[in-house]
Amino acid sequence: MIGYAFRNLKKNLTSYHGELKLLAPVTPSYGEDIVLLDFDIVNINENCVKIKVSNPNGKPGQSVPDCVFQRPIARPVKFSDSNFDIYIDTMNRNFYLTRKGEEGNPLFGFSFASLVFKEQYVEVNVKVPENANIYGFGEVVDTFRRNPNNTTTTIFSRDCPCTPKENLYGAHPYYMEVRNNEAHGVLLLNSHGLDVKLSPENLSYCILGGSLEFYVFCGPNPIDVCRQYTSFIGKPVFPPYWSLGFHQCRFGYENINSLKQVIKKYEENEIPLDCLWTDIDHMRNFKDFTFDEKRYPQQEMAKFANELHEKNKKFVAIVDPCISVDEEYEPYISGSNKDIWIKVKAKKLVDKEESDNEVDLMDEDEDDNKALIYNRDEIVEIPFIGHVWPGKAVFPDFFNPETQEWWTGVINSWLNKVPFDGIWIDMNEIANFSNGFRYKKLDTSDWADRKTGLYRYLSKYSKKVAELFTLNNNDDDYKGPMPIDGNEGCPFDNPPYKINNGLNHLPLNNKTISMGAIHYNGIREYDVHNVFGHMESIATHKALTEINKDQRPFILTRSTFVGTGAFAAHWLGDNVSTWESMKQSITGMLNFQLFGIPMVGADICGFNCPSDEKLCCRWMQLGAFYPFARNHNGIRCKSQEPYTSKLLCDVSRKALKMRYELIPYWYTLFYYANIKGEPVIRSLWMEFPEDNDTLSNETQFFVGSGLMVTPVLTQDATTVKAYIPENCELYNWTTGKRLNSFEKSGNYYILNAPIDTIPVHIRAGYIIPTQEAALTTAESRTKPYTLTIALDSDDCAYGSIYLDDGYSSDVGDNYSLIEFKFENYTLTCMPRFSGYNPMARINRIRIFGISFENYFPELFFDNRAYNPPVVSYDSEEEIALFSNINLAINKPWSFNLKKF
Ligand code: MIG
Repeated sequence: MIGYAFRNLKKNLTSYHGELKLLAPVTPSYGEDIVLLDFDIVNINENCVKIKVSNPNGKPGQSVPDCVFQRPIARPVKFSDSNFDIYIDTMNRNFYLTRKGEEGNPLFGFSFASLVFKEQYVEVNVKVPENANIYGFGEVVDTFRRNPNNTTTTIFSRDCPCTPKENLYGAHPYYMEVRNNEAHGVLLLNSHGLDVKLSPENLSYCILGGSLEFYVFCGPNPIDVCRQYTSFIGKPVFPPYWSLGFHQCRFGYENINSLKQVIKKYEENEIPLDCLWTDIDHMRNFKDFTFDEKRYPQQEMAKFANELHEKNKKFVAIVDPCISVDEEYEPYISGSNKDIWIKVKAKKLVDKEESDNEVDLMDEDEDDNKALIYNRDEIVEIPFIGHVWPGKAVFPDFFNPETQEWWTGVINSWLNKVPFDGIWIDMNEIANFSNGFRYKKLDTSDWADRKTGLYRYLSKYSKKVAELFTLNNNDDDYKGPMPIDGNEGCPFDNPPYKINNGLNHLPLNNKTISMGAIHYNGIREYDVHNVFGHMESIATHKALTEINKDQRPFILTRSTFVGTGAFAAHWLGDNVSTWESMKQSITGMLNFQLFGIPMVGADICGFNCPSDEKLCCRWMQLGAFYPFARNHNGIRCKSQEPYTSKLLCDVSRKALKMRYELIPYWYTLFYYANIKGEPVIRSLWMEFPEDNDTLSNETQFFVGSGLMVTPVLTQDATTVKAYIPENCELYNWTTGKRLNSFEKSGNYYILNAPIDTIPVHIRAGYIIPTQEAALTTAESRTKPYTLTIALDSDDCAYGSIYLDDGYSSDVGDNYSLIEFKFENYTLTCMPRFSGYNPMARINRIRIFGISFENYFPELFFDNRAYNPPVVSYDSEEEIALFSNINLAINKPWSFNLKKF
């Protein structure tokens, strides 16, 4: 018999504990098997079960360290109180979980007869239904519902343009499965690289090491799964109000005048803008926290930041984790003094004269022809040196407790120079242009790796791509102690099992630091590669909180891990200006809702390659419904700001007007994301899991539960096919017209969508608050409110609004939470808490789907006849509009529509 068998299995009130003993290896490959393992099953709470298989003698980093992921304190429940039943079959050496009382329907489980558990390879096979509806597993560009026919998803953080199916920036070994109208979630908490192989009836995890630490979340509604998952990994951070406005960025703004020009053009064209960004262009030789004296002088940048603030606009700048090796550069000096860089073991350099016999010859020094020699026996730890934008660079080790103080310090002195409002942390996979340790100047013709990444993918779109990049490559070749595990051929970069890194089974150091690099306390990069961006997000969040404890930080990170949503927002990285890439952004955005990082968006109009006008129009419309809405462009690509053509300008202005009107609704959704862990954007199946036809939809989405968006995703189309889930009644958001069955063709509705229109619908049963749009959120916050009420078949609708100052990290009692209901022809405003008094009042009410059948309503306010406000009623479309009504939003009242 092969695999493992149970030993000493004990059950107590809330858990099982036992051991697994190796009978015989399942495979002779990939190294020695670990003979004895620990096995635990714990009811973490009534909705979550933990299953852990681990090596009792594992090294640090085997399990995800506490400083990376704070496991919440369990509230173990008795087996009888759990929503799961657990079955353990010691004879057949397997276990599985079901929903309570559903014996024949295992949700999760695996056999120990096929378990492989080695130092550098762990394989486990989870049984799934034949055509499982599985979502999640990232970060990768792929179909939303995963193809169950022998597909592999590799999870290993990597700096790579958004190539379909290739492992990208973040690592989320998490999936949600929908089965029989119900959903559950499964997290593998492990920071190693892995392949996830999906085939009919089987889901294989092939992992580069560590322990098997699974958490299963029972749902059964998809939104429940999201709540349960985020209460485990950390609920999403509450973004500042302004960050829900529109953002403009590009890589390659020439100088500060280009930035000023952008602001001017936005103003002239009356396009809303809350935040301007500056990419690495502003830096002196690409060094973090510096300003190029000629193009972006520090004094002028500071002045400009203040000017932006006077205009109620924000300014965000980029920070890369690579710290230039430059003896005159303060962050390098202070970091070196604190000794906080990621390290690598090296053979010490010794003088030839001093050395005995045990030396290695490394290099000839051309000048004096003296050999550089290394003592084999004397091993030292030196900073790991890579090559990024500034040339030779080291990387802060966020595992080192000393690093925080340094990071806060360098950020603080930078913000004292120019008062940026947020930080964009890029390149934190960690990106490195040399594969592993950097010895020599890069061969720049090849630095982006022709074979695998950028070139192969982008050459489809642009032949000149290779010429678009320049980087610092002037400093000398490295001459110092000789790294042992940072080199080519380092065993950690080439473990016996090869995950499908870069779709090509590339060595793990490809475009990143060596897996042989070491962190504080000897933790190997190999074991924690996937968490760097997450650690940097935590540290940056802490830094900004320390610097200004009163204000919510705003951080945008490229690399993410399980739990990053509690600290930062995410953008989907280097996409392409193509229709295909625009469409893929919807799945990307939906995946990150599952991962608990709801504040997400793609580069609007596309990053790499030039965007064309029509594409950009459609993308501005779609982007107006991204939680994080930023137009961002690649270096030397044609300008794509919304003012660059008349058509684009008109289309963008109209789409952004819709966005700015809806920001009170978005903000309320983020409040619920923050306190309950709910997704802000929802796929059709998240709202209608009982409708099987929603399961493969990846072109439409809901904002909250109340608004459905059907973007146009193909060139020249002026109509778009929409799937409307069963029992989902909708009204056009703009016109209030009911979606009628004559618009239906087969299962789909054909919606009108001329170039200036993105179809948006409000769902029957919902009340959505809006405010008049303005050119910044600071202004739109002060504008009158409208309530839009979409009646369901019982003539009812419900909604709410959350209000506060929009920026305080702790609002205390200074907030309002107001619920609205419409029942019996009466709209009731019910403040649940009314600590925050907005200036604005409700000015308009729109009611969709209301029939007055031959009578016109008399209006009563709190049961007293009300001076009739301006009313219009369209009896054919059943749309009523009340304007100039002037009601407080945070006082209790009711508004009745009564028969004469
Ligand atoms: O090596 O800072 O994804 O948004 O504009 C490329 C320059 C580095 C990658 C980011 C992109 C950003 C760019 N960065």
